[in-house]
Amino acid sequence: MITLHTFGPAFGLPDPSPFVTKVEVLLKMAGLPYRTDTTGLRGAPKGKLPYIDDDGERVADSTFIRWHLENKYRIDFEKGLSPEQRAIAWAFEKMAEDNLYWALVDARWFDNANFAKGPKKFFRKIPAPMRPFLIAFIRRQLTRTLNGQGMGRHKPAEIVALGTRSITATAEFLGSKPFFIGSEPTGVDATIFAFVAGTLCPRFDTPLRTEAERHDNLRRYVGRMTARYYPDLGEIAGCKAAA
Ligand SMILES: N[C@@H](CCC(=O)N[C@@H](CS)C(=O)NCC(=O)O)C(=O)O
Repeated sequence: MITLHTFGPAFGLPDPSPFVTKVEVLLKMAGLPYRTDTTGLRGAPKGKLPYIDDDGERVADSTFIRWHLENKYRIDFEKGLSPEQRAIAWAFEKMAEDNLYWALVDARWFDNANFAKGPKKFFRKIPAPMRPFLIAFIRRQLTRTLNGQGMGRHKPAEIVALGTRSITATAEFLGSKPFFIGSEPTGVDATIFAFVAGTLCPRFDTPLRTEAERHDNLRRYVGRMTARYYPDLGEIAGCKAAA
């Protein structure tokens, strides 16, 4: 049995981490049985979630988890796609994961109102006297990470401009298709769904969310993916499950 190490549902999302949601959707797409465990961050092989434990084999990072599932269980998440479509899928995935993601992190962690409504809640189990110090420490670390990655060196409006461009590109490429590449979901949909839902999340007031909300096709897409993979939730990020 596969164990998926997660943060656990939060903010009306299956998980606050789009990378965790991506892997959960891939497991659902593959039809593989799995359980989730929310206690794994401390022992994470790469210090991040998600990772899986597959019968004693630990695999960290959503992309390597996907490749593991493909190799071990002979799953082709891109069945029927041409090499050109596979290349486009990879490029959009990495745009979301390596660019849009950091704009979302900035919006959730460094806008004080969003922080108070969101990530601050991760610290609620920390004893009250220690809490402000730990929060300040983690935010300082994240500032360094954002600077190292590069996004954190931009002005707030520049970060928004970059994130907005990614949202617009995603909406424009999706167009009127039911799923990202065509009429049926493929691996890239796990990623695009996770990031679009995270952007649309009503808990956070961000210009990125405003941009995503301008695109009705993105909202309908999240509703379609919710209907397929999270029917029990009824809605995700304010998008009702609908085929
Ligand atoms: N490249 C990784 C990224 C995973 C990632 O960034 N996870 C974040 C949450 S979204 C995390 O676990 N952060 C915890 C930490 O850095 O302490 C993947 O694809 O799985």
